[in-house]
Order: sequence, then C-alpha cells, then structure tokens
Amino acid sequence: MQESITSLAAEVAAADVSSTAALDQFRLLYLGRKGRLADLFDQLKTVPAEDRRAIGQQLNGLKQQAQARFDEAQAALEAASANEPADASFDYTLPPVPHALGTRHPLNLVREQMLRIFARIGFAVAEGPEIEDDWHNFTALNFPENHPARDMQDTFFVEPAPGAEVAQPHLLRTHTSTVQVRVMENEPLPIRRVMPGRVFRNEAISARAHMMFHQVEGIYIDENVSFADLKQTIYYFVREMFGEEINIRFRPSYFPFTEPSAEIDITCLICKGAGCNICKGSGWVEIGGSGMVDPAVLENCGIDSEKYSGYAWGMGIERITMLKYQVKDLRLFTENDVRFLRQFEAQ
Ligand code: 2NL
Repeated sequence: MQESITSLAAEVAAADVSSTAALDQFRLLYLGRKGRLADLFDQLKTVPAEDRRAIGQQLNGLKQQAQARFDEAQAALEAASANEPADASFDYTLPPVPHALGTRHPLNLVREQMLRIFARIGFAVAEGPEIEDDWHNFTALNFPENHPARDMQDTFFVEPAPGAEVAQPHLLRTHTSTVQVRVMENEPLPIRRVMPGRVFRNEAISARAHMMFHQVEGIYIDENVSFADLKQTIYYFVREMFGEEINIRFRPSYFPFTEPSAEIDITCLICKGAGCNICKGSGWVEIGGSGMVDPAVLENCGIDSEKYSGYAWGMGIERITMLKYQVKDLRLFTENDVRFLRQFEAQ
C-alpha cells in the first residue's frame, strides 16, 4: 500500500497536463470515481487496523495534491486561451447563420383552434389524469359489466405496483369523458366545459388506427337543456372551424353514456357534398359523436336527473386535422418527420 501511494504520488506529479485533452485524461485517471485514487481508497479496508489512520492521511494528502495540480493546470489553460490572438482569417462582418425555427404541430394547432371556438360560447377547459380507474372510465359512464371495451383486447390496463392495494382496476383512459365525470362529481351547476387530451386504445397501428390519439369532448348541464341546444352548439363549431358553406347532419347512433345518441357528419370538405372517394360517394364525413347525457350517468355523478339535463359530445383531433389538411395517414402525426411538420404554421 505504502509503495502504491508513493508511486502514484510520483505519477501525479509527472503527469502531462499541458492541454485540455490531457487534463481531461488526468481527471478521469486520478480523480474520477473509477480512478486510481478511488481504487486505493477502496483498498483502505484491507490495511491492518493499526496502520489505517496513517495510510488514510497519506491518501488524503495525495488526493489534495492531485486536485491542486488539476486546479492549477486548468487555471493556466484558461488564462492561455483568453490571451490567444483572434483568428485573423475569420471574417467578422459575415451575416450570422439563420437559426431555423420549428413549426407548430398540426394537432396542437387544431386543438387550440377548437378550444378557442368553444371558449367563445362559454366552454372553459378542464383536464384530468391519463391513468384512470374503472369507475371514471367505465362504471360511472353506464358501461355494463361485460361491455367489450372493458376487455384487455380493447383497453390497456395498468398493473398495480407490487404490494399496492388497489380497490379497482386502473387503465389508460379510453376517452376524455373521465374528466367530465370528475367535473360533474366536483363542480357546481351549471357545467359548461371542454376536455382536450390524449386517449389510448389497444389497437394495431395503421394508417387509420393508432393506440394513442387525441379527443376534445364537451359537456353542458343545466335546467332545461335540449337536443336543439346540442345541435346549435355543434353547428356553430362546424361553421367556425370549416366555413359558412359546410352543413351538419345528425345520424342516430348508440353510446352507453348518452340517450338519445347521434353521430355528427359534416359536408365532405373535398367534394363539397357532390360525392368523392374520401366520403365514399355519400357527400358526408363523420367528425364525432354526441347525445343527451343519460340520466343514469347524471345520477352516478350525484346530479339530480329530474331537475337537470345536459348534452355531451366527443371529437377526435386527428380526425378533424386529417379532414382539414387532407392528411391521409395517422402515423404521420407521431413520426416527427420534419418534411411533414414543416408544412404547418411557423411558431
Ligand atoms: C365519439 C363519441 C362522445 C360523449 C362522447 C359524454 C361524456 C359524459 C357523458 C355523456 Cl361524462 N357523454 N361524452 C358523448 C357522446 C359521444 O364521443 O365518437 N368520439 C370521438
């Protein structure tokens, strides 16, 4: 041990510290966590107890010596570089290289546009967790116990931490209605809110399906709310988003949480209703779903369904972005190919 310390001290004193690279090497070799000094400190425990104190002091001395050498050399190198003459061949009058700005992601552009439109008619934003429990994602929303969406094939379930006690299954939310449940449970009436956010489904990724996408859902609950109010709200949104000449159509449908329920179609943006391959000849394209909130859902969230009624809707941000910008493949939104992203509005 004694010999190792003496020889290392000699090495440290003689080591090359004349350049930044050499100094870096010095730091790694002698001072680093895996360096030679650290090795010797590790071996200290093998030294007989009666010698340990003296050897320890020597090692500390050596460490200080190495650190001092490093500090001095570093200061000397810095001083030398400050005195270096400027590169005479460099033309300081050249214009600077422009700094390329990024662009806004199309989903973000459309999300904000949607929220701005709904804000103008009184809908404030609410947000909530992406990992949810069974109650907020399914049970409160009137999904029966054996509904296929509750299957592992359709929903990502989250394993509890080892040893954790969980009262109910947890999952990645499959819709942002979870946030609407939280708002109905916690906020005073009337409620007028929109919920943007990520949702997850257990699907194979393709041009038309993804395991992660974005929704904007909305909900309005008050006394005497009717389906006519729902239609007018959606009509206003569609006109603001897509233009005056676009019409809407409600198609009867089914969702566990609304009754009655309707799919929302708009005039095909490509052929303006004449019929083309995008709308499969019908002249209409679907942008989301909607309906009157099922009284059972209101009661589940502690709202008196005799006194109050409401409407709700859900739209996919990807779907609306694809229609608006004629994006043909969902995967473009997550691949971050700058040739795609650069086509959208600058920051
Ligand atoms: C779709 C369908 C919809 C809702 C979402 C909702 C939420 C609550 C209660 C009732 Cl808390 N309804 N949301 C209603 C109807 C349709 O989304 O196809 N989305 C892309």
